[in-house]
Amino acid sequence: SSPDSEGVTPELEKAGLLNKTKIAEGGRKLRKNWNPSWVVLVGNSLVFFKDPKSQNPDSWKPGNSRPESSVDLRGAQLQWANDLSSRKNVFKLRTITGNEFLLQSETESLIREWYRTIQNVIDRLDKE
Ligand code: I3P
Repeated sequence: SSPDSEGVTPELEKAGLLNKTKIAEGGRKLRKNWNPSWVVLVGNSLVFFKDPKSQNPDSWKPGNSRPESSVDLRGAQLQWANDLSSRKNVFKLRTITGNEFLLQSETESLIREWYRTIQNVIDRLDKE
């Protein structure tokens, strides 16, 4: 990490384009609405951008593109969820606050890599 005006800049772990839909908010089921999302894993958070201009490695930095939303991975749970969609290569992310998202890619290797990387962050936070 390098210092910045906010204090310390968290480490960028991963960024890329996935399909996303939120399926629950605070435990309450929502109607699916799949959309492409630029997803950035930085520090303890998964950050979602819908603006195509956000698709660069610096988009998450303070003062750059504004995220659509952001998920705290502390206490979050991941599971493969091919039973929750007609789409292939889908996993579910559930936050500690009961928000649920499905993330999907047409490319199996890519979604597996995202699953593994997010799970590593969740495991690291569990040990803290
Ligand atoms: C939903 C839409 C979603 C689909 C969902 C449908 O219909 O087709 O894409 O999810 O299936 O209900 P609508 O647009 O009328 O809301 P998947 O693409 O993930 O299969 P579901 O109800 O079985 O979740």
